[in-house]
Amino acid sequence: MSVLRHDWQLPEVQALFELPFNDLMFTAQTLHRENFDPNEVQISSLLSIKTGSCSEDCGYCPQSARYDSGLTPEALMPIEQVIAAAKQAKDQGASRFCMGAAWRQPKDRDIDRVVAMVQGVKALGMETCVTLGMLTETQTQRLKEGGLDYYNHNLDTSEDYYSEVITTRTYQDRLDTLARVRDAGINVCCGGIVGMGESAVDRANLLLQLANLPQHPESVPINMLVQVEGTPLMGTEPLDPLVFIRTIAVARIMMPRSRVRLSAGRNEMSDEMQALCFLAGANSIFYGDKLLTTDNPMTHHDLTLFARLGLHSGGSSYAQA
Ligand code: SAM
Ligand code: DTB
Ligand code: SF4
Repeated sequence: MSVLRHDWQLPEVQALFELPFNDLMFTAQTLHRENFDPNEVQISSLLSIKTGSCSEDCGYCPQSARYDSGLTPEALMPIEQVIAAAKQAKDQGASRFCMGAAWRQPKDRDIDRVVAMVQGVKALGMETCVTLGMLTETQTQRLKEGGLDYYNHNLDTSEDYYSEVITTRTYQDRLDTLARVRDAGINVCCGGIVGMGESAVDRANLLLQLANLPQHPESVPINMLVQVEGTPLMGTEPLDPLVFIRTIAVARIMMPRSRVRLSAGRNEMSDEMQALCFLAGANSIFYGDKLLTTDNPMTHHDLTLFARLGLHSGGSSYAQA
């Protein structure tokens, strides 16, 4: 069983990224097999429970009120509608339901409604995840007591590149929320976005930050930027697909027992590229025709891809040390 490290140094991470592709894939796949069923992929479905009109300026995000992405804002969704969407996701094969809200941070009264959603989704027998922005300690505690399984809060990129993308909250704000979630005993879902014009060092530093957290996040979503018209990052030079696959492989090596999720951007990826991501150690996806506001592959396409690759769904997180 591989040892979990939390003391990664930048040159080591860079050296992993620079390995010959076959060596990198072999190392990642070997660790993957030591820790997981290599043909099993965990399936999460997303729902935007509150859409658009967000006060933040995240340069990638169509939900910021500052950019004209043509999105129609929607208030917090009625609970029954959320439960109906979760039921549909479960019937389609999802094991986890992730609810996202376009907030900088929730108001205390929002938390009661989110807790009711969490309880309704759990009653269907699904794992629950929410992503609501920054949390206070009391809010985190209430989510824990409400039975929440996972909280998603991404670091997004390296600390150095962060201010190029977001100015309305700091990297430290994110680390503080992550620490509150961890301390409350909620599983952590934390990753980032690549393809935002960051450098190779930024990608290495993002993974280093994630792996050097006191405990590895149970879920690590690796998103490829979905370029949306009207957002500042629209028109960014696309990332070399092989570099994306390398990023997945290095994440697998550094966090060998975490679920590495091949997240946003699959709609723009070929089946062959996704197959290489699974070989590199990705073992979770977002499933369903929509991410939060943008398109995801159609479910029948994913089911066909799973059949072609001999993949099956299932699984949860490993206990972390
Ligand atoms: N508002 C909350 C927050 O920012 O923490 C929760 C929702 S926010 C949409 C969740 C995450 O989605 C972001 O942290 C970012 O990593 C990801 N995301 C948003 N827009 C994206 C895009 N265009 N491409 C890839 N990932 C994106
Ligand atoms: C994550 O890392 N990616 C998801 C989820 N966590 C919340 C969101 C992706 C959003 C892509 C753009 C959109 O659909 O709005
Ligand atoms: Fe708002 Fe979250 Fe989008 Fe940033 S990523 S603009 S905080 S919804």
